[in-house]
Amino acid sequence: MVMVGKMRLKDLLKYDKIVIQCHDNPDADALASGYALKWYFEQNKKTVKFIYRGRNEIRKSNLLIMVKELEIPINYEPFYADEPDLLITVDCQYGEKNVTQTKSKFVAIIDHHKKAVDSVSALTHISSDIGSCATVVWDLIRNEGMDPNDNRLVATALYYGLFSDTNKLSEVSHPLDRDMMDSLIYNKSTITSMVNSNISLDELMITGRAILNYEYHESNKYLVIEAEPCDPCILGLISDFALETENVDVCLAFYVSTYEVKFSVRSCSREVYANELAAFLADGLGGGGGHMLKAGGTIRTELLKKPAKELLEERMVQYYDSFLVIYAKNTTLNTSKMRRYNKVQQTLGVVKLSDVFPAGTPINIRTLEGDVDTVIDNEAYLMIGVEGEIYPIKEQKLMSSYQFTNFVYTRDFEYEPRIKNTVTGEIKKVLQFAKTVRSTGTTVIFAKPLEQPVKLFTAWTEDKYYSGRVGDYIAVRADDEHDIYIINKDIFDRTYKPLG
Ligand SMILES: [Mn+2]
Repeated sequence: MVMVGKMRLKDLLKYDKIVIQCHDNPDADALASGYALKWYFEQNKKTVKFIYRGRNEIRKSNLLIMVKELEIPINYEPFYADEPDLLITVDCQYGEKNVTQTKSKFVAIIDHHKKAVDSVSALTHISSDIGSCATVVWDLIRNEGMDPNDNRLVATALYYGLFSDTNKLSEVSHPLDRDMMDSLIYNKSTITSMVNSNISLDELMITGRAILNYEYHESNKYLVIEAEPCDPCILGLISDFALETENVDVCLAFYVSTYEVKFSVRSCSREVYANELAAFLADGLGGGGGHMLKAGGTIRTELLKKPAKELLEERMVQYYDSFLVIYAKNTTLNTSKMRRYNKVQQTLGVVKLSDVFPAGTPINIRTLEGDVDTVIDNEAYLMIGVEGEIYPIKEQKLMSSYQFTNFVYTRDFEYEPRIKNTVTGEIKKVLQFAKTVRSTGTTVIFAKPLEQPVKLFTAWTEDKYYSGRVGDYIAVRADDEHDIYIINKDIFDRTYKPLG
């Protein structure tokens, strides 16, 4: 995760006059974040104001329902003149164009967008891979030992914040977002009434007009659809709908507004991951992510050197041109142009799953790379690789390539993997169960650096590909010509040494 600053909420309690401000034209995520934060301060016996500014008062019907039903104590203050001791901007960054400047002695920033402002202080907290600012605030509150579930209205607001910032949860990717989703106890009926007042008749028109102007690219079967600026959820609707068209494998829907370009990507092609394409489209200019089928992103208009539409069209073409697709099952690499390597001795972590929960327990393993559901058996282990990546391994394979040592296993994770007993709901973090193993590795491979990005379908994963970038290694086992795989450059340098 791209983290800028790391703040504790309790450090903010020393200020007296506190104002929380969300961006102009607030959306559900901004409202939820500020609301939960205000609740936190009130639990700590602090009175704070929650405001928004700018030219427009909230008009969207789902937001009006949200404010009313969830009793969100926010004030519209277009002419706010007071100078608080501490101003906290949520779901936005003080100094950005989309937040009207309020004078303040100190400024704190809590956000989940790409860092856009220069000044970073001890009061900055930006986690830019998280799906909603609501999740960031939820996490900060939980770090202080409190649970927003103590107030059902706050919990419902947080849920709806994530829900609307991730296109109805379809673009959720970070495990912390999933943790919040699983943990919140919210009012379903309020969510339903907001969801069903999400689109105005004007936006229904925008949807129709956008679809009429689609651009179809036959060679790679993708659609590009530009909408007028609208609620980002409209983009999700358009691309979900458009993807159902025959001979359309990928759809990109976007709009360009004054501050940002928002886009949604949908893919039903096994050679295109929506999240990968979204990250590619926004690379260096914003952020994009989600999962294999659905993703979205934001580009900051001030970073653009050409019209957004031109840039997106160009990057779509580049994306398709740049990748070589390899199906390992029917590929034989020319090993005469590759060097021989074998593994250096490595120290890894390993967790015996039946130490965590008894054999037979159905579990969900949550890691930064995603969720896996499985049932524990006595031979099942989890490996923690050199980069902190987690993968399952069977006892026989583990014993044949690794040796247990007596060293204690420690490491830092951006997100410490956790295992949930799906019957009881009990959750345990894995590190406390990890032991250290050392590789005995004698496997010989042929490998060479990639000169072109590759999507590799291994002999075992025909519906899932691994991406290799230029400089990463493509490798094949000396004893099995179809056991082809991609090794990240950093891992390769640390893990393999050339032979002879
Ligand atoms: Mn947001």
